[in-house]
Amino acid sequence: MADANAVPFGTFYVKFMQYLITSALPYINGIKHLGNLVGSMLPADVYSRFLRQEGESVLFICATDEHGTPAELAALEAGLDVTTYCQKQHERQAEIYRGFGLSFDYFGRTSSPDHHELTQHFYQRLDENGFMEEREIRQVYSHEDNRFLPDRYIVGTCPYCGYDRARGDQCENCTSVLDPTDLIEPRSAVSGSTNLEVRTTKHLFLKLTTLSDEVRSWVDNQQEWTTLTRSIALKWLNEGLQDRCITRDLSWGVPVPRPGFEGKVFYVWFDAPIGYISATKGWANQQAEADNWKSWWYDSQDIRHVQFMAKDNLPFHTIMWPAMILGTREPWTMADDIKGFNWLTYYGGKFSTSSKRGIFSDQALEIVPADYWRYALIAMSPESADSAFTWELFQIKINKDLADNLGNFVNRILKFANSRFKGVIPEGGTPGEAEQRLQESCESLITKLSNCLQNLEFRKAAETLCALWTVGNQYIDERAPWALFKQNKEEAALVIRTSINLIRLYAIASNPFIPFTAEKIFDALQLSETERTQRLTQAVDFNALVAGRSFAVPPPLFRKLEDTEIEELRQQFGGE
Ligand code: B3M
Ligand code: ZN
Repeated sequence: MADANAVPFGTFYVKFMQYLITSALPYINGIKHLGNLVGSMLPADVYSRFLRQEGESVLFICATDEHGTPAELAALEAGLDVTTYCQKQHERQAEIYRGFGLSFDYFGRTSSPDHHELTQHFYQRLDENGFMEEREIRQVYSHEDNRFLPDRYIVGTCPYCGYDRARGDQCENCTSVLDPTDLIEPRSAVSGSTNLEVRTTKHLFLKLTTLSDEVRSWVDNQQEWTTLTRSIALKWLNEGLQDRCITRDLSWGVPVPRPGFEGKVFYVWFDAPIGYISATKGWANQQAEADNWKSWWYDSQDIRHVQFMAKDNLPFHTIMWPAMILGTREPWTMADDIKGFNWLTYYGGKFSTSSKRGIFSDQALEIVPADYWRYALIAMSPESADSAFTWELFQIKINKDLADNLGNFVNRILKFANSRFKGVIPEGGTPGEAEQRLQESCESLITKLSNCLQNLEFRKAAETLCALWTVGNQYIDERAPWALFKQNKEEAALVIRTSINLIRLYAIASNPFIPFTAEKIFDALQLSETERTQRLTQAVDFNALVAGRSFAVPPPLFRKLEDTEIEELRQQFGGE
């Protein structure tokens, strides 16, 4: 029996999956650095674009994670109320991500009413099912601020190194982990007041100890996780899960709907993952059917849910979020695969906002266009280990791979074809052995590229794409159409026609990685909408663009980065 999601294909029924892709939700405060982009949003975008091109149904969701102490502190520092601050920062981040070509179907906000409602729903279900427990804990109260202060809202002198602005959770100077009571002369980070008192206050704990066995068996059932994802999940499980405090004494956040909890909100990591669902609701609100979000998230069939994130987010996504879902006893969609990334470092060290080290996403786009970053960052993906960004490596990726290997090929061929064959694809010649070999190489590389993307191996995918660009250069080195033109015009026509078709293949294969450039090539080749949306796996076809079709010569696709410029960038951004 055929079902509604199946379509006839010959005598078989092919079942189509729906891909639900999420990228970790960036915190609202501050502009994200490139390390942030490379470990979540960018690969999620490449994957989403690839799947859409393959004709799959894709929903790519992200949002700003707006709650928590850092958001409150940042608003305070900016001299804005937190609502205004978040509104501004959300728009700013959204604009930067558009600039990078991130093709979210929806970029939501965890401060939305839908999000509040869903978070409270999760809490209620977990409470009804016995997974919430009230406990009393001791916390610092500030009389002047009229509130309890989270650890990091208390500053004072570090007992170990004497640094006078150490925070109650950690000393930034000597990295010692601290308790607020360790600080010498503690004061409030909000008002500076020293009128502080330790008081007893009630909080809610999520009983992860009780949910532990269920989480473990869910983790054991995951077939697709990489070693990184699995090892982090198992490390947490093997160390034994602890019940976790999920409420905070803050006013900014999702209120806790429970008597005696007035003035308290949920801990940011309790509400953040629910943002994937609430943002999907935000997306559905804009559709004809506002209930559409349910088919993705609730009791849904044939959904493949893939999550992308940096490794520090893995414990929350492999343990805490699944525990929350399991504890609701409701059929929420759980991840099929969780792709975690190691760190992208800046010359081996941390990207750091405070010491102005490394590159931030807004600055990046002022240096070179988005595609330069998209390609270089994917090629440097910290997949099997941390990887170091250096300006020198960036220069190689741009100059050798993009400018020489791809850009030069496209420009040389189209320029030559334009001057010798009057701007139309030339006729003549019969494909021979060289064309046969070219065809075979392209087919095998395209298969490899598609497999890499399906398996979420991004660095290898970028290498394969670059190898595909190399194949074209080898072909014209061998066939030398410029010399051939003088001896055998027919044969030269064949090489140029084949090369123009290769350029078409390059644009299709490169599209998920460098969509702005692919668009320029599509425009130059004057492709129709359908011709632009060819499936990668069916794209090797050197007769797709026939003789007689016209094309234009685009301006050079990439510019090279000079040594002097690299030196200046190193100076500006603090290289080693
Ligand atoms: N905002 C942490 C981060 O940006 C956090 C992720 C939430 S995903 C639900 O690294
Ligand atoms: Zn210290």
